[in-house]
Amino acid sequence: MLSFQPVESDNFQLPPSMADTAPPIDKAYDFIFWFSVVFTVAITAALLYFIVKYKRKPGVKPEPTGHFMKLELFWTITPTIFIFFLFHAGFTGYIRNATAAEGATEIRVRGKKWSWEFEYPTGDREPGELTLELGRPYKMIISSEDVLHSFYIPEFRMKRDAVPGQYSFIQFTPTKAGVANVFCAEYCGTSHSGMLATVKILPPAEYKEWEKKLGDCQGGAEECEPAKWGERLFVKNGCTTCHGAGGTGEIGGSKSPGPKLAGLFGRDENTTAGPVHVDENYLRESILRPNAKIVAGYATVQMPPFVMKDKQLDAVIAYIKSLK
Ligand code: HEC
Ligand SMILES: [Cu+2]
Repeated sequence: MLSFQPVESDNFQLPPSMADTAPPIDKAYDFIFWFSVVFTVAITAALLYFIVKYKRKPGVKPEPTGHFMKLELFWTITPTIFIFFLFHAGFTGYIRNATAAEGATEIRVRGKKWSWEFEYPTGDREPGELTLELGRPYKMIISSEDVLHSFYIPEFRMKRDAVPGQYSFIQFTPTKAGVANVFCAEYCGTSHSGMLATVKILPPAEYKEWEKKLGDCQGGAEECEPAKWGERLFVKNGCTTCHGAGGTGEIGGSKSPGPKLAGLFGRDENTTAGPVHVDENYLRESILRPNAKIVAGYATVQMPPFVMKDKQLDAVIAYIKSLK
């Protein structure tokens, strides 16, 4: 199995830089930071000096100062030159990062309440985990299935809104193997803070190994036992953000947006379509077409429909059955 070490950052205040998009942004950031430090110190020092020097003194009558053209030109032109520098640093980085490399691999990114899903060129979908090959250029095609989200990878210094009804794009080439993080950077409701994913950047040989099992369970026999794999899929699909960890129906001591799933299998459920006996078929329908039968009392929150391979669905169902 692959193991990952946390990646050390070489910048004292920013997370590690793990894609080619990061260095130009860090350069602009560092320039602005040190520029501000130097001027804050210089202006504060001048201020203190003048406070002491021009303090009111007995017997001295203050006189109003006149116009000093040279000084005024100096403090107008100098900052203007610096602003051009700042603009140049920001704009060249922006243009560079807005251009996709020739032949970039396209990956679809879908945001929905409250998870991220990644679709590879093969058509395989992976929830909650984006796996990339080190050194390969990528283009992400980002969209939302419900409300406004924002796809943010701090290690790549990349953030783009996921807007319902349109695509947005980011492009990059990963430059360091390891794990990076995905956050949603646009408040999108109750479990916004749980809308997370990981990015795994693998060296080419390991990537090939991973690719062979794309859409399947990655891991040893024990980890891939249906209920165990189902548990991981339950987390990665963001089911926990609505049904609570372990399907307990609780998040942080309060009632979760979706109903409790523990103990659901085998009992009768009250739905808008009348009472149903909860079996495998009801669970399957609840995941693929959640609006077919709505649990009584839950008409105001919408569970989004999920698209899964049968194998993945079987695993999730096995996990829900195991919740007591
Ligand atoms: C955005 C919140 C949300 C997410 C994410 C979500 N659900 Fe739901 N789920 C709900 C709500 C609300 C209901 C009840 C209304 C309904 O039946 O559609 C529900 C109902 C269910 C039911 C039927 C429960 C019952 O008591 O009969 C099952 C099973 C279920 N969800 C499984 C899942 C699984 C598995 C996932 C992840 C793949 C998931 N849900 C993700 C909100 C969510
Ligand atoms: Cu969001």
